[in-house]
Amino acid sequence: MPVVIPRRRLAAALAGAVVAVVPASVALTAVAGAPASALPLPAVAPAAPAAVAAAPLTVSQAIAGQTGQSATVRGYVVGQPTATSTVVTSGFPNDYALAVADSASETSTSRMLYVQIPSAFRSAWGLRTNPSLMGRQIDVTGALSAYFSHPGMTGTTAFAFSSESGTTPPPTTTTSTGTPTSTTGPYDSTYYASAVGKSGSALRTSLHGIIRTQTVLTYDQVWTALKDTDQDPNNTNNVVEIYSGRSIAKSDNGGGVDQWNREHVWAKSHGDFGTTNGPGTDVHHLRPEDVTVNSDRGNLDFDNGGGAVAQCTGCLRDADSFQPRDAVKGDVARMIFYMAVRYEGDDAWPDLEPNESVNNGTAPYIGKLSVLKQWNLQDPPDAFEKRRNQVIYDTWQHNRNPFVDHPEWVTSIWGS
Ligand SMILES: [Ca+2]
Ligand SMILES: [Ca+2]
Repeated sequence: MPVVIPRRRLAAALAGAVVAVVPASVALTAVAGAPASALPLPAVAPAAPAAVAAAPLTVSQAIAGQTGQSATVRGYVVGQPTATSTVVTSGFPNDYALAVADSASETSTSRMLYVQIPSAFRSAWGLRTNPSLMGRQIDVTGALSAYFSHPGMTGTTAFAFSSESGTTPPPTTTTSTGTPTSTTGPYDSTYYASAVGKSGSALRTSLHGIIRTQTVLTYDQVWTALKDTDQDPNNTNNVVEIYSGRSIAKSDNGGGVDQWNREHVWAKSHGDFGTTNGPGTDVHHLRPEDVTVNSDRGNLDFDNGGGAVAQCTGCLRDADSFQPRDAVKGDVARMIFYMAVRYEGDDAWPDLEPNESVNNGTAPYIGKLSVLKQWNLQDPPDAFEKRRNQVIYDTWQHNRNPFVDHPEWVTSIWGS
């Protein structure tokens, strides 16, 4: 833990933490018998520092021990407190506070600890900026002291994913065995309320009704949107090209060699929808890509195999298909599944569908469904893909890709 605590405060923190983590019977004995400093030394003193360092408090221990002492607490991010008994799980108003709990599915505020986020940590740990933190297990260090007139932590000095301590991996939304488990997400009780609990065609129908309501961009607006949605997390002047993975200046967009342009992941000739306002301008499947690589992908269907692609490490292509690099295989699959459910032929546009073919030509189909399902499982949504979905929802189209929020819904709709 990269935190320097003055010696006197460290001693106080350790004393406070020991009382909280030892069995109740021992704590009672200490209180009844003598001040903690007078305990027989062999009982707790030699092992205490190591034990405390290795074992953060649970949230319930932190709620019970609002002593003002500094401690590290481990819990799951379950929302943002906005009032004493109000924790929001979507539409986060700012980056000022987190609610953590011992269970990722906790809904009772009485079992949550409200954690203050000082300004230096807000861009990395605030939910408005990082909604994908929902459900993640984290370790927070600070004073066990009321916040929003509720059990809390104030003056927080450290935040970390608990996986970094090597004890508990973060929760995953799918398994590599092809048997995705159902998950909960921050929009289940709001945006997806009418879909949650459904499966198969009923789920599909419900999701279509939800995501078809959107702001439709012009093809010119897509340039500006992509500079926002695909911004390089390590350089705000750049975007990341989807297939090549290269970071390139936002301003270097256009049709020239080594510039980036607007790649239609659902190739626009598959359904011949062009670039007028509609599927051809839907940024849920539009990505920055190097002009040459974009041209090499052309209108190929997706499948495994082929030869190397120039300027695109990890990509393969042959006469009838293209395979992107591993890190974006799931992204590609979920974009295709979004397009399939968003466009069902009940508006001015074709009914887009994935199928098992790699010779779809201009038909409104794209392959290869079995491979796309596998890619969805092997490459679950990461922070970049989740942020992208959020930015599209918050700023541009105001609709979401349900398969980024719930990759297991792919299996529910298209089977395993
Ligand atoms: Ca990915
Ligand atoms: Ca469709």
